[in-house]
Amino acid sequence: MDLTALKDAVIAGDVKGCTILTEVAIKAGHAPQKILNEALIAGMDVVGEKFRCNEVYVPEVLVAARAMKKSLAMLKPLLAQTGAKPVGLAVLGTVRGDLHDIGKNLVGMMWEGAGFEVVDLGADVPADKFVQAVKDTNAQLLGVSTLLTTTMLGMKEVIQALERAHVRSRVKVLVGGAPVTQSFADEIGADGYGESAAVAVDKAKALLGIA
Ligand code: B1M
Repeated sequence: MDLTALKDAVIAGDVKGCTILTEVAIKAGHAPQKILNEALIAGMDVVGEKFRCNEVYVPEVLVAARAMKKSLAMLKPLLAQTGAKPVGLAVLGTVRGDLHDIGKNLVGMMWEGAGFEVVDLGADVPADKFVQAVKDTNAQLLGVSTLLTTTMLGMKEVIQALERAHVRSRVKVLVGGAPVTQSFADEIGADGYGESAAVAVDKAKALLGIA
């Protein structure tokens, strides 16, 4: 069995297909890391590219990510047994005062699809909680999202809190969300800005030096 059908099921957001084909792939003896790389991540790469080119939109990405997550959940125990390492560890959240989490969730799913382990702190996250999570997990990447102009400065507070806790230099900070721009990211001292979830994957990899 080759893994193309599973990759296609991810792209199509076919949860049932993903469940069956992941089981078939495991039973056929494919290494879990291979299934992850050649079907799940490869499938999400295609979805990310289509999203970037406006060939698919948010609903299709969410559906594909949900299907990918179903397969990922089946692979996770096997990946743990083989000692396969994620490409990086990311902490992610929406700033304090902001309850919008759809775009942030999309970023998290796309990061997982690209092989990152993601610790999602949810929405309305105070700066100190971001700092604590970075310390606790030793994350290399911190993603901060906001949708409200009134909470944008909360991103600067997160960066200042990282500096106060002397952990700023050990984590790359990527910011995003509808009102955020590259110049705002530069102004608050973030390492990067992702204008969309697909771009957030490329930027995260570039910041961590992952090919
Ligand atoms: Co609210 N809301 N909302 N809302 N809401 C907006 C954002 C708004 C633009 C609507 C409007 O007025 N036209 C406006 C903000 C105006 C402003 O600040 N300039 C607004 C407002 C005012 C409010 C309230 C204040 C309304 C009120 O109560 N008076 C209130 C605030 C509550 C709070 O947060 N404290 C509020 C509440 C809500 C709901 C709870 C009802 C709901 C959120 C549900 C949820 O998220 N669970 C909601 C929604 C759904 C929206 C709109 C309609 C849609 C947002 C969304 O999910 N978009 C929005 C209007 C709009 O955008 N059309 C609006 C889809 C999502 C995929 O896009 O989040 O932009 P987005 O994410 C993109 C990119 O931005 C990027 O990638 C994603 C995909 O490519 N991205 C990142 C996002 N985070 C990233 C992080 C990265 C990188 C990229 O790196 C870490």
